[in-house]
Amino acid sequence: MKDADHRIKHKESGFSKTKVDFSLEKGTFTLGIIKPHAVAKGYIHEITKRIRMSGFAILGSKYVHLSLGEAEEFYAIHRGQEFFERLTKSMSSGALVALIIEKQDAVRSFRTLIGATNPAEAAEGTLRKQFGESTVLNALHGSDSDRNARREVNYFFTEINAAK
Ligand code: RTP
Ligand code: MG
Repeated sequence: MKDADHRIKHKESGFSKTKVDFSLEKGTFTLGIIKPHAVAKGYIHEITKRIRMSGFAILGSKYVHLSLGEAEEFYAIHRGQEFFERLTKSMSSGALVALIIEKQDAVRSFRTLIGATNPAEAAEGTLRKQFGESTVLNALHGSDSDRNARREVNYFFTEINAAK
């Protein structure tokens, strides 16, 4: 593949990928993460309930504690940003929950549900408004494109019979 950034290689993989036995169709899914600080606060149930009540299906979930190296790999696109160290340290500070989330127009719909990056600027009713503490500790991640949704799902899960 020419665009190497599309793929993530596990340089120091400390976890095995979870197998899912369905094929994901472009445009219908995204990758969400409940960040470690929100997991530590005990928000998993409340957040997943809000996601489902908002019309999304949760097709897969994985509880994993990333190493610092894995967090750096997952967020490689932000390497060089002033917040990179704070972000990767917080993402490797404890277990997170990775979610395969399904809905039509999943990427855009889920980003609307989670709200603006800075919880202080997020709209009322969004998950970051309710559960976020700061821009880095903003409770959730959501893929920003269909291409990155595929890449990020593949980071945590292996699709059996995946659509090519
Ligand atoms: P995400 O990727 O986590 O869904 O968030 P996003 O698209 O809204 O924001 P992005 O620009 O992709 O940034 C990724 C994560 O880095 C942290 N961040 N901190 N100025 C800052 O302190 C800053 N900017 C970004 C946030 O935790 C954000 O979710
Ligand atoms: Mg982003």
